[in-house]
Amino acid sequence: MLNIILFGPPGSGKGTQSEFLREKYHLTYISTGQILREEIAAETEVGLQVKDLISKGNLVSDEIVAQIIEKRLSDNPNAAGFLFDGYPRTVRQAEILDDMMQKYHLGLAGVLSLEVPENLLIERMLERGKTSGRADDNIESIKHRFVEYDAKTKPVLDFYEKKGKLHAVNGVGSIPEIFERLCQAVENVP
Ligand code: B4P
Repeated sequence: MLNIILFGPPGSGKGTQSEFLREKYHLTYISTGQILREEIAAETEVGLQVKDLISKGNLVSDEIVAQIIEKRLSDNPNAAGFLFDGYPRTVRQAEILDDMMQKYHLGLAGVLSLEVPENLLIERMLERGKTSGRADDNIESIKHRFVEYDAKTKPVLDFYEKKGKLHAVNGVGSIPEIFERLCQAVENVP
């Protein structure tokens, strides 16, 4: 069973590359960002709770995303593997995921970390903002997403580095080039 975390700063191409990875390796895809946007669009209780937070570029609470993840794990007992996109985003979330993976008898193959310089990330997200309709793809929210990323998400890298699970992948280049690098990393995980 292949369980992978796709990690990276906002706009690093996690969502873009996930589409190819899930298809190639037949993985069940869990994107907390996408699920939260669906909750907002459907105006569910969770959606109403997180709408403002997300539009301003804040992270949602660890408890809300834990519930989302647990539901997906328990709903998919026959998955060939899971691809986690944008989760975990705090050290607490990483600890919770560790516990949940034990509970569901899942092993973690590795964490693929997309590395892209900040100026390029901003450029990509502003470009996406022209058509995405995403409330957080504006310069103010983007800047705040980086503040959140540096303070809360970056320490997750250390968490997995210490476990020997971290694999850095150059996230600059064409989409197929980056996909090829990710596949090489997947095939080299022990
Ligand atoms: P996410 O949905 O995860 O969004 P993201 O980090 O902005 O983007 P991603 O890396 O997927 O970029 P994409 O492929 O689209 O999170 C949104 C929000 O949800 C968070 O800010 C937070 O509020 C909340 N949230 C989600 N998970 C959470 C959690 N676990 N805990 C708490 N809160 C959580 O790529 C970006 C753009 O670049 C696209 O337009 C794409 O076309 C382009 N692009 C991609 N690769 C490219 C390439 N190689 N060259 C040129 N352009 C490229």
